[in-house]
Amino acid sequence: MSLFLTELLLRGRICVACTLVAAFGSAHAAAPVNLALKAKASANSEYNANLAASFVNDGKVPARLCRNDNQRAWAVPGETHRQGAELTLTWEQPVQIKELVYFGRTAFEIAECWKECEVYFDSDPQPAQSVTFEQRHGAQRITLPEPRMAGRVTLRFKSSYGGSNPGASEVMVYAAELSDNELRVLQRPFYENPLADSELSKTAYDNLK
Ligand SMILES: [Ca+2]
Repeated sequence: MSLFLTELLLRGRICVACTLVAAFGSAHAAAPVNLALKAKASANSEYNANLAASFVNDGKVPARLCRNDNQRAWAVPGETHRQGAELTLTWEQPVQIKELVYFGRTAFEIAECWKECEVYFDSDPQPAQSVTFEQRHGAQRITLPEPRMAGRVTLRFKSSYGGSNPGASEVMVYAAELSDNELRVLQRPFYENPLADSELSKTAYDNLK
């Protein structure tokens, strides 16, 4: 066999091997599991039955300014709870938690995002983490210094950006820190409800420009 032919065959094998690794590598890469979907959500305040705490972990993220997040988001009455409320997720068995992801309530006003937040586990009197969210649509990380086993996590929201009725479109919980790519998948338009592109939401969006 000529040297040239040998080299061609070798290159071919390497290419096939690379292709297989790429294909199987991506096919076998497990998507991170959102542990919040298995939790029971409760809150010390709910705007009404359509904006109850149970909609904070239903896997649905209403589109930015879509003007309809009934039964897809949690909100509190701003008149009484604009600067503070508590949201709790409880599991039947303890789970490992390293990162939570908060989606502000943004279907009507971006200012309905919570601002300062403390994270408590089980009956710990001290917060495990404190964060300040941005006033924006989409996923925002709450990363813990270390993974933590817990049967209950409470988000104590201590202030908001002053919107009418603050809340959360969704809260997700993960055993490990998400990679930037995994977080990107949670951003629009990949994760939002299909109703995102309704004429109503487009009109609301255009009005902001
Ligand atoms: Ca939701």
